[in-house]
Amino acid sequence: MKKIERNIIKIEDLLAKKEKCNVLFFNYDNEAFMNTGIQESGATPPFASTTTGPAGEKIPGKIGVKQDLVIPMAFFGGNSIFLATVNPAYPNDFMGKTIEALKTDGGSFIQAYSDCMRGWRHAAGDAVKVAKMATDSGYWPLYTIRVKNGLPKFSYYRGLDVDREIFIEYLKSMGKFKHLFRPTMREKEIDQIIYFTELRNKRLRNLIEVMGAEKPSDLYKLNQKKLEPQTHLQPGHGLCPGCGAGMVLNQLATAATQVAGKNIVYVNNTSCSEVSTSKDNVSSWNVPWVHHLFESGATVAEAISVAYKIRKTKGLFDGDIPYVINIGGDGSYYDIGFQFFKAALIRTSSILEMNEYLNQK
Ligand SMILES: Cc1ncc(C[n+]2csc(CCOP(=O)(O)OP(=O)(O)O)c2C)c(N)n1
Ligand SMILES: [Mg+2]
Repeated sequence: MKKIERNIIKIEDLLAKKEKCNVLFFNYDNEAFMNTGIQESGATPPFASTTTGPAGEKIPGKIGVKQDLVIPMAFFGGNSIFLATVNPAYPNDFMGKTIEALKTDGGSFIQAYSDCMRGWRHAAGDAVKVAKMATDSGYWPLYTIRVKNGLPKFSYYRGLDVDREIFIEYLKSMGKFKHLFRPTMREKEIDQIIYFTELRNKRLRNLIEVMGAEKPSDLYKLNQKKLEPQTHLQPGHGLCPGCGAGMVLNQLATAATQVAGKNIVYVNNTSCSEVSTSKDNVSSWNVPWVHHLFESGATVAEAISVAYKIRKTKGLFDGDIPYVINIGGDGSYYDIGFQFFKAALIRTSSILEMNEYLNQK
């Protein structure tokens, strides 16, 4: 690869931008249907043990790859989209990307690594260590795709190289992969997980080579001490201790607070993040928050954004159009709600320019 010149992105510059996304679709990926008892999803990695694909003597957990949800979204015909992966173990990159996503015209989609101590079986105190290893091993690369005028440009922050040593340590750190190491070491399966990861990263590298941004290595300059504390989510939710979704929601809300203040609506698909922030009919949210189904959350988020714009064009609303974020787990984004999320992302990235009620800024 040619020598890389870093693309330095300053948060002040992002916050000064006039662009505004219609909906940020936000998937926190804990790699199974956790809320209902750790069932396998399209996001579950190969050979992970779940309650519907438990590791036994013959079948060592999930037989199938971890599907790719982010890259294909660049090729469904959307016009203006911001796409990225994030990991709460890298908060500057996480919050920088979230701010840029909200400050991009069209649709945005972010996929967050979200560890689950309960379903993955590791100590609650290891959450950050596990999350950091995910990216450092090459398992969870951090990259970005900016689609402008229909043309995707790829870039990355880190995690493109597979480090075999960290990778094996990563697998060993979780009970869901315990059967790969005990009673005997299953080298074939371990090699296969690494092989599929390398294959995926090679594809990503190729896309960066062929369709890379002018400066394909991004670095967000963000001073965490200068950020406003988040005002969206109250402390005291019902998530497990050390839950990755807790870190994810906190960083998401912190980034969103910088951009939107309190002018925001969240739509939360059925999931751990939803039940744990709406226990006993008391919501943990200080801003408008809607619970909707797997199949409808993305469409409802889009409808809220579109309805505000139509009302504004017709002179029925004279306030600032709110930001809208749709939060969902991997069960809803990869599987049960996939077609609705995909359609809503592509519509929010293209339809507004085509609709006379919506294309007036
Ligand atoms: C159509 C439909 N099928 C099944 C369910 C039951 N259900 C509720 S939450 C959930 C699991 C959600 O998994 P995911 O989206 O990954 O979120 P997580 O709980 O892991 O945070 C399921 C299967 C449902 N609500 N709707
Ligand atoms: Mg899940």
